[in-house]
Amino acid sequence: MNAAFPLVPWPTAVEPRDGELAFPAAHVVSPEPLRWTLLAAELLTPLGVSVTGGGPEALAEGAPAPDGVVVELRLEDSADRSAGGEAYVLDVRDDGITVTAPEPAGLLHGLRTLRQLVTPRATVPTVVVRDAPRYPWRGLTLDIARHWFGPAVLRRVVDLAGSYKLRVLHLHLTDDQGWRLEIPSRPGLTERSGRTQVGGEVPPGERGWLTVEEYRELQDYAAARFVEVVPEVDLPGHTNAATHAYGELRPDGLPTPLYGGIEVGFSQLWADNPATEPFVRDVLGDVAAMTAGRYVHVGGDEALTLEAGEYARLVGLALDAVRAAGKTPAAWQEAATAAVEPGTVLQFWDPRADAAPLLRAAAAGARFIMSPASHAYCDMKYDADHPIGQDWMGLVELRDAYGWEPSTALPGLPPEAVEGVAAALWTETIVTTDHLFSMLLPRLPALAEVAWTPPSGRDWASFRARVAEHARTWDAEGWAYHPTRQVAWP
Ligand code: TNX
Repeated sequence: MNAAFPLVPWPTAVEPRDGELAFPAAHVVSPEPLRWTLLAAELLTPLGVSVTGGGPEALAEGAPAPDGVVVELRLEDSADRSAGGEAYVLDVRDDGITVTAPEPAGLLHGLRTLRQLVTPRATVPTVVVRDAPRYPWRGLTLDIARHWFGPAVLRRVVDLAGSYKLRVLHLHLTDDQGWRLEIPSRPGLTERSGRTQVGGEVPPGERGWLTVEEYRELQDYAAARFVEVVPEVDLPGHTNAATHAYGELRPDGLPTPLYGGIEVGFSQLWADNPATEPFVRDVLGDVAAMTAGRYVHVGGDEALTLEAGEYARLVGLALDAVRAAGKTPAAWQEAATAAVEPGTVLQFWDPRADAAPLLRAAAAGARFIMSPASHAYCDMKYDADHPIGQDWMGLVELRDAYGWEPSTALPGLPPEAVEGVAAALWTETIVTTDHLFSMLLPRLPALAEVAWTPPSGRDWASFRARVAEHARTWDAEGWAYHPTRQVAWP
């Protein structure tokens, strides 16, 4: 690693050309000038690079030289189509910059890499970067149920995740403390459980949940940045917000009281209650209908009051409801004990649990997202003195977030069963936007590199030097970060 290339995640190949290009201004040439000029401006203007753009006519013989370095974005059929079209080549020469990719997602990855090369002196080193990701599912799981974070914060989270080339924002939308997405068939969910959160109510002036319209807008915003939103409705445990809103879900028909604490595992649905199946099918059907992406996550974690058979029936119902609504189901690892069909996505989080059901599910064709709490949980404290966060899985310093291997994190799992890696941020103790960002930074970049770069390209000494350079961008974006002592910040 050369200090001139503070790239995270580290690319497949970096071929320096030993020059430097002044880069105070960029002129983006692309087939869709409006779209790409805006995206490039979003990435580059916080770093002081001014951006204009236009169509390919700027490159024609005799055309007036544009103001600024030409950044040409080129979709090329001949380019590397492996890695789901996410591959790209970034070529920085003395006389201009080219990004080539088979699909638009690769073009944006190339622009994100370019942004990481901009120095404080508004120059970029000349270089060729060739790159493609290891895993397709590179995600962030974010809990907005324990504490509510609204559309404006969620857009900034999309920006952050996108800047490290993540493709999935998985939103944990429901839990004991609150319900965060309007459900047309069950309006009481948000009417009665939408404003509550850990410790009481969402701040005055905040609604506390996403309307159907806001959810659509958020997905559109994310999709424009090639991030897919995966909604999670957690059941059959973590359901107190539902049983508070609809008492009919309980055997006694009485709504449960609101819950503002941070215990887990006490709430449930009942398989034999006649209200349960229509509720599960209506809610998951509505969520599937509102969701543009391919997946709906049904939770399934920590249903500690349910005996195994009833648990498996309820999770089986949820998985079936998602498939019936035309989506691919995802669930937490506990769901492996229910009937899992090929392609079902299981999210591994608890390394202490019995691996046998997970290995059986893998043999039955389940795909795995690796989020081991000991490495990927960004709600764990960085160190014992950290003022926020939990420590039930121990401490997760930056080096812990970086130093693990997804293909061996669950012993016995065939490496081909791994679909990707997700960081997770649970928000029991996360109240402010600065809390949220400082738990993700700098750990999210570490996890993004674990998801993108194969082991041969990963190196702790190199990573800690590269990530240090990113603090300038985080400051420019207003993203709070934790200045861990494991990094020599500039
Ligand atoms: C376990 S991880 C949970 C969450 C908590 C988290 C706190 C998982 C699938 N369930 O409900 O928020 O621990 O760290």
